[in-house]
Amino acid sequence: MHIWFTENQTEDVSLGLRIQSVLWKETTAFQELVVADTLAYGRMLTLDGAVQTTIGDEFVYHEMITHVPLSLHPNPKKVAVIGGGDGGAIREILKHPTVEEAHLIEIDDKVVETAKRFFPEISGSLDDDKAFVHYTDGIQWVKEATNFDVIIVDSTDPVGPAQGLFTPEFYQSIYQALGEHGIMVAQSESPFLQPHLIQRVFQGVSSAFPMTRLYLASVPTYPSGLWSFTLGAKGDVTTQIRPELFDLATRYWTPQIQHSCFALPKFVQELVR
Ligand code: AG3
Repeated sequence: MHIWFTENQTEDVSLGLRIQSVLWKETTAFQELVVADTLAYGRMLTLDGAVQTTIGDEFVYHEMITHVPLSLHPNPKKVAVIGGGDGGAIREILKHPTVEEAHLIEIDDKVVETAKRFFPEISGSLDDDKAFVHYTDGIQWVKEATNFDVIIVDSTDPVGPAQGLFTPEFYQSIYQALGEHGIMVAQSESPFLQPHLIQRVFQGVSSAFPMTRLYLASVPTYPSGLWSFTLGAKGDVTTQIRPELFDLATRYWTPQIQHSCFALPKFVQELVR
């Protein structure tokens, strides 16, 4: 059987994955949600036709969006994820022994429901005592939040429900919601296919935070496979990795990658200069 899923990543580029079966399809109040089993990467979740997560490569994205900012903070206790309804970022946050509360702010409860049903290995930590799920708009939520140590923006692409998560005003509100050594990170798409978006996010975060850095990781099912994350910090960050982090149970992140992911190819450096 040759059934193919195709994501049209841009007008000129698409990704094709051979599908074994489609398990779920639903139009929620916000987006179209599909779960399918792919041959190459295992089970996959898509929203509005865009790959959000696959069992085969989700660890890269979830570890990198989480362990990089949490390692730079001296003592992360209170952490929030905006978006990220599959729960993968929460799973990684809860691996940190200092963390007391991990809040998930997801606009679409159907994403969480579907993740719990079809992706237990990703969503399982949402039932942890330290995990708190809020079904609300992240833009409003962040305006009232205070004293967070790390805020992670695990959004979809900047079209549809996530548009407001890519604005300087939103980064300003995140700044206000963070405590003294606060750090934010946002997924910021691909340097090959969305260079202007990286520039926009970098400028937006720089307008709110005194320190802004871009880092990269390889996520094969996302457009071009090379993915970026933009980090903003309120103050100086620790570059020495705390001893307890040397034994984090990870498959991509290592203490060496913590340092090397900030080393940017020249064409990417030029984007954020
Ligand atoms: N959020 C980032 C998905 C962006 C992928 N874009 C695309 N396929 N066009 C992923 C959510 C995982 N928790």
